[in-house]
Amino acid sequence: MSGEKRKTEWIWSIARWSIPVLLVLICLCFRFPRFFLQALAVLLCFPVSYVLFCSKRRLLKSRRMALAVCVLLLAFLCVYGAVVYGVHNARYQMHDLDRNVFKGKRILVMIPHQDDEINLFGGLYEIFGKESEIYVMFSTNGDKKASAETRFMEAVNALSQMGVDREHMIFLGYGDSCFGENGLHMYNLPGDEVFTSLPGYTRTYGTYGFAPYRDSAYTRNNMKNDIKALLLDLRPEAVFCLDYDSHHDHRALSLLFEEAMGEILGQEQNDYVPAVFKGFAYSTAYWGADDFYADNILSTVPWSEHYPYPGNAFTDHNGEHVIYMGENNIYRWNDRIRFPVAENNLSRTLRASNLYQAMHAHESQDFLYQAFERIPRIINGDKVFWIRPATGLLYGAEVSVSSGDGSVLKDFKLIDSLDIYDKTRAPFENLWAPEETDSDKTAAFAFGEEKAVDAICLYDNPSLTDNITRIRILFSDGSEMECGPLDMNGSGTWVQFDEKKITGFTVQILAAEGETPGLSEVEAYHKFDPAAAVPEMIKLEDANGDFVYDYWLPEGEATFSVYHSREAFGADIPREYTLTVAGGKCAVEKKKDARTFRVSCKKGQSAELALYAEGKDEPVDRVTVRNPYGIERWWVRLLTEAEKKAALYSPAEQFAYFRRTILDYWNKLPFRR
Ligand SMILES: [Ca+2]
Ligand SMILES: [Ca+2]
Repeated sequence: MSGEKRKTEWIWSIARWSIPVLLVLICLCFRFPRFFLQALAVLLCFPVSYVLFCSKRRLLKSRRMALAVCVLLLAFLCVYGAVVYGVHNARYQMHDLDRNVFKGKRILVMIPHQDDEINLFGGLYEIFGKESEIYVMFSTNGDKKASAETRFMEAVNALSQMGVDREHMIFLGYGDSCFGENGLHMYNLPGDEVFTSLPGYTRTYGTYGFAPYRDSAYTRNNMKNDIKALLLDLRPEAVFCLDYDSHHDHRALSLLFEEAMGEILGQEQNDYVPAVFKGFAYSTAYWGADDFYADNILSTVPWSEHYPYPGNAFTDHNGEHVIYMGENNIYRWNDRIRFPVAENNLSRTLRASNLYQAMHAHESQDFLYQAFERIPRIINGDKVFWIRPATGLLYGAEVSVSSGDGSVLKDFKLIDSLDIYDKTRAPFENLWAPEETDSDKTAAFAFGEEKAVDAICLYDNPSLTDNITRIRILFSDGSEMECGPLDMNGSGTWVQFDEKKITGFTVQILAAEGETPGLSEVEAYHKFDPAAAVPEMIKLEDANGDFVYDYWLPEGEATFSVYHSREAFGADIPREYTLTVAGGKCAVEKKKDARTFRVSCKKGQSAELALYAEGKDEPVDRVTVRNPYGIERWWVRLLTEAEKKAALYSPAEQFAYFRRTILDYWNKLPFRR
């Protein structure tokens, strides 16, 4: 071969290799979904390069080579198809079970943005929606980055995916992230000051076939009144609302809901008292632990366990180590109510979960990123909420205080902030803190008539450094009692006593620590059964406290025990449980305490377990346990690794992403403006 020829060959060979390499670089620049397109491009380029850059003689010679590449390509596509199919079909094996504790009732889910419906309640629509009417209310139109029309369409698609009727979606129509000229969030503006949203609106508006719930000017008071009107209009038996979360719009909704609720409860002759559940969109969902890919689905963990956040635990007056929520400390982790999640949420791969598909609907929120990066954090074996009792007797009572603002003591609010955008400032407003010079330090409550009372709940200043250590209660019948210290985090200290017929009572701070000791709320009750407010949920959990669904026994055996949602509230619960086993070479051994079981299965065997509670005919829980062969475990782990590392989007998703990326670039071109 002459030098000239060798040189030509060398150039052709560079040309052959450079095209696939160049394509890979382009793919990377365009942030293509990983794996599929890149691999396909590289493989396709080899035969194409050969055809383009080979001499006729060489092409004939390399026919065998081209054939081999084609076979390889076909094999690759087959393997890819098998893996995508497998990833799509890795659902948990579940059993039909009646978990509808809100049967025949109306539920209202209250959230600020389109996609928070997934954060707060994803996994529960599918369970409760079967027998309950679920309404979803969005307080804002989400019109900060994308148009309201896009956000509405996405929310409708996501909620439809989870089984919520379009007729049950309510849009209040307020702006996303609205601030006044002084930099304060609309929540902190004067009640009747009209604010303008980012796209320039000053009145509530609807789109995508929806009218706003009411036609109102954008003011803080109108938003509160719309929420109040909606509650009284729908009168849902259960309300699930966000709490004081990390985002200003979340905080505004939480506080305005509580204000509206307080006003409703304070109305004369009020007969609407819902069960109120508060939850978080960030620390237990959006910022949840990234622990989806476990052999068995894990339950929600407190933020402090996976997120380096300073101080979301404290030691209380009894020396107990208390974990609280990162966003505010009034909710103790151990006081949470856990709900099991729906069957179609659970799978060993992300792609097979209904929640992934729902998150997918939120295309404007960088959907592939959201769906792939966030859903593994959001999907857990349970959804957690805290109960906020609303059955107190004081909402309509008269309050008089020796000094300070007594009106906040019966407004249903436990915390507040003068600047909800400020993340550093603790939300410790809404406080009755008597002046230091006040020698009385009393708050007197008068019912206006004689009422029977047998419990009082006192909410301390949520600040962990300002604490009431001794408090006296003087009743109108002349009796009195002393108690303290109060729960320092402001979560409510219950004081129970024999029933008294009284027209009122006075609380007096006797001893305290810190600069502004005080109370955020006082409640009085008659025959309040905390357990009656808690829906009954019984579920098998493993030794780590994770709910059990379709369970791989780690070494062929595991220990299960019974979770009962009312237990933390001291309720009278069934103490005797039985666990039966059906099918497979599996066995159940009951431990001494009557609610712990050792379950074991031989290699390759699986069985169905049914949990029976004393006094109930139907099983309260049914789960599958299995001890898979090594090859089965290997295959599922291969699928999860493939999904985790390579994302493995389907060709249709890749095409949608590609289309959107190109359109984004196209729309940004200078001549398009
Ligand atoms: Ca209050
Ligand atoms: Ca305190």
